[in-house]
Amino acid sequence: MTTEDKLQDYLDKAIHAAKAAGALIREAFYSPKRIQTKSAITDLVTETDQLAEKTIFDYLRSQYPGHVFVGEESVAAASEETKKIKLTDTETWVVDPLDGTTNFVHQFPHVAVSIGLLINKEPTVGVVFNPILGELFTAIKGRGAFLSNTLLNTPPQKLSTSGQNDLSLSLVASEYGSDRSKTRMDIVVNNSRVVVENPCHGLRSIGSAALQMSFVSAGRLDAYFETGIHVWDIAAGTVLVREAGGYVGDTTVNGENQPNDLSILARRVLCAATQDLAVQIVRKLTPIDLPSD
Ligand code: LIP
Repeated sequence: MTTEDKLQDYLDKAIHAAKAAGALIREAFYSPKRIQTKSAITDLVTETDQLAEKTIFDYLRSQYPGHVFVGEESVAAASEETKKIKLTDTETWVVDPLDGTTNFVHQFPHVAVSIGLLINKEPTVGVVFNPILGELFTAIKGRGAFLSNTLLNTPPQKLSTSGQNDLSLSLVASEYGSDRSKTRMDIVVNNSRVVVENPCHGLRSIGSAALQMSFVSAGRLDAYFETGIHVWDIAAGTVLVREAGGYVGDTTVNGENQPNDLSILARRVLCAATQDLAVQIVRKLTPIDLPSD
């Protein structure tokens, strides 16, 4: 198989897995749920998250037994010693089976299956699927980002970001995250405040990192930033935003007052329609220190 064919095969199988998990999410969406908490009472998990992850991993493992698999729910179930992620150059599938669990619990329809593939540690294939709205975002590195709708049967449409480079004209998204300690909340709330005060057109919290990145790739949002997310929240979205011509980096600045490069395990992300817009945002943000994934 040529490299091109191989990448297409990875994407096709990721779409297959996302649709299988999406069917479970759709089926359970309007039903009562058994809800458990993880790191905090604001960090939720349901049996659908776990079943969706098992469905995705069982399928992808059967197709690619030599690959590595990292999933939100498997990491949550691991012991403290084995929780830390050590990336290698082997093909690594990074999966959030149900991004937006809180939305799922509240029947707020912004939920997604997020499947990213890292090759040589580089986000290379991305699939984000909202099974409630039928929106399927896909991308392969170097080959563009696309959106189709599985419920409306629309063919893949090539995506590009809004191209916005002026914060005062931007619609931005950010989130509070599940750690509500006062020290962290003071910084998180202030980081939102300085962006709104700039001003910008508006600030949104949609509740799914993967969808917010997908929305930046589709030009619906101009930027999104968050501290406290995990690698499974952003692996697929990173490919989407970059392939739609956008910028993905860190929420901290380097010596030249530019955003640092994305460090995928660092639990920080800032993506924007353009690098200029990311620069305007990052210069306003106060960094938050967190242990990496
Ligand atoms: C959630 C994110 C959300 C973020 C939360 C959490 P989950 O993922 O996508 O945007 O604010 O901290 O990580 O837990 O619903 O898969």
